[in-house]
Amino acid sequence: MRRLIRFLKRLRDREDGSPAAEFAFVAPIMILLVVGTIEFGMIMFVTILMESGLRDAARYGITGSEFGKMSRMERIVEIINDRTLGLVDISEADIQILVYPDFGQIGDGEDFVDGNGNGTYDAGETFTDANGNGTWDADIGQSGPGASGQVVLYRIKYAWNLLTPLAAPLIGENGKFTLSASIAVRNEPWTEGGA
Ligand SMILES: [Ca+2]
Ligand SMILES: [Ca+2]
Repeated sequence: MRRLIRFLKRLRDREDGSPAAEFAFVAPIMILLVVGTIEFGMIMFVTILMESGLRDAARYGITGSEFGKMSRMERIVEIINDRTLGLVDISEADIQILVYPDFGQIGDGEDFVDGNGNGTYDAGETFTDANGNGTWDADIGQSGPGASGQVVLYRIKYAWNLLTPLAAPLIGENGKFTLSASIAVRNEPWTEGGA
């Protein structure tokens, strides 16, 4: 950035050369700066929308209340959809609502005995099948909005379509930039079937 400013100053201070030629030289840089600003502005804006969507969804989720005929999960997704103002295609977004025994165990895998000492789980090593699904899981989070008093992680990932092909080679992958947000909360205590 500093180099760019120095370069622009040098152009300004030059006395030879026609203004039109100089403009032709500087214009692409200016366009790239403006486009970059807009792209980053949108990335930040949508990320903030996703964060506030998760916050509102979690605020609903912790109460344990039902919403009409919808399941709690459906209502949670609907809140995220509403709060992102149509900028996030919910059917394409990776939304995960996961229940953990405690905040400290968020993202933890199932316990295992590292037989060959390589620090990771390998097929055949002994493990504690905490969720009883017969296989070792790298993440013990169980999908769902959780019961009374449980810790729940709300997580969303979304491959945002960059607005122009100009910024894509710099920050994107196939014209997309992955946005993500997450929040962890503990459900309020409630009486099942009551509230
Ligand atoms: Ca191992
Ligand atoms: Ca398992």
